[in-house]
Amino acid sequence: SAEVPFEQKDSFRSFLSTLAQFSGDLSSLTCPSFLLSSVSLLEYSQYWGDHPKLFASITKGKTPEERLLNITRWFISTLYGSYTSRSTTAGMEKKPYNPILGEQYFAKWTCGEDMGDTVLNAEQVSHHPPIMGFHLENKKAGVILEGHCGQKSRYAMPAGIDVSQTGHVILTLPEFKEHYLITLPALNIRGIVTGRPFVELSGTTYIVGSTSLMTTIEYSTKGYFSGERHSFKATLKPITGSHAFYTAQGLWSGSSNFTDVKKNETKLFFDSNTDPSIPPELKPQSEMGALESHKMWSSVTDAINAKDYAKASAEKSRIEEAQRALAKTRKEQGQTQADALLLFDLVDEDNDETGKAFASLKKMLTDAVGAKALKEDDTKPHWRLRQP
Ligand code: 0T9
Repeated sequence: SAEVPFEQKDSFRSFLSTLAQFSGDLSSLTCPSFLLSSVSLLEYSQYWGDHPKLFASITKGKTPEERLLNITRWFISTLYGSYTSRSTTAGMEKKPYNPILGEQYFAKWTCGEDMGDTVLNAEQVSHHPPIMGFHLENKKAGVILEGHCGQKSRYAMPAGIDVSQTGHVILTLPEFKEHYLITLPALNIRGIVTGRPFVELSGTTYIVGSTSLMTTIEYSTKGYFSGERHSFKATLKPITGSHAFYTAQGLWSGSSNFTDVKKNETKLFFDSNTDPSIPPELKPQSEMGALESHKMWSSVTDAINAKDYAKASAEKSRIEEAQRALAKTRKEQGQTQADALLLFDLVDEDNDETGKAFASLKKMLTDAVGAKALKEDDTKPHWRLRQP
């Protein structure tokens, strides 16, 4: 294949034959060097903040229907960054670093007096299995997003790697006393045999509100709806009703429209071409702590950027071995993974406000659409950002 560098053809071929039998923890995959990314997976949590203005304007909705529409629009706006930005900018999906336990990532978007700041705190809350916890908040606008996610790969080649996400997201609007449960899409990594992996989304996800309204989003890889890849269709309706008040459709990676069903009006919903992702502000590396992603992995990143893959691999092994030693010591001292966290606390669903909201929204969702909407391990546990 034209995408695979000549000198890596052999290692790529053996990588493909390993993949043929692969199933399980993606973080353990060893990729040929042209498939190595120089960012940590923990940084992917910043895509939730890609559109700080849409995030902040959720609370500008005057009715529960308008707020659900705003939440759905903001959610759709995060998909481009999360699932196609790397293929678009770097030409292909690459394998990120597997974050170490307690690794941290901080980001901030300043949107001026009127909108306020959106702040992201993320921490690798589990290493086995890999799970990241994140908290995104705009205090001024009154929007809080709390969640965690992990990945499970179902079966592998030849079609691609099927990845399901574990975990969930809860959006809270304190001034309205509203909570929303957001489920995470399944993805398929395709294009591997040609040496140019990219992500497709499939299946259905939900946004369920304590307002008794919900959005159902269907993803299509084959273009059932529009004949194009990366299409989606969203339906906003009362949980128990069958009539939609809004619908939206188009490409989640590009442009989409929405229809106000009552008014029979169709308008632009979101367009990633004219409304691109806003990169966050980060501290200079010299001011970062040792556990922050950029600092933590800087020696590997420098080596990858210099195309010195032997050095990159040696540096990576050094970091991973230090981690294994640390994990062993912690275990001997009777510590759990959660004991090692500095930002997030492992909380009990029944004794946590957001946890309780989750339990009730989960019941509403499973009553409405069945247990398939949230898998078993999407329930407990929960991690919460420690408040000062
Ligand atoms: C949460 C997101 C997640 C993380 C990534 C599967 C994947 C790791 C998890 C689910 C974010 O909110 C959204 C986007 C993309 C997901 C990644 C795509 C991907 O390929 C990786 C996996 C681990 C690989 O890197 C496999 C190697 C690949 C290059 C194929 C050979």
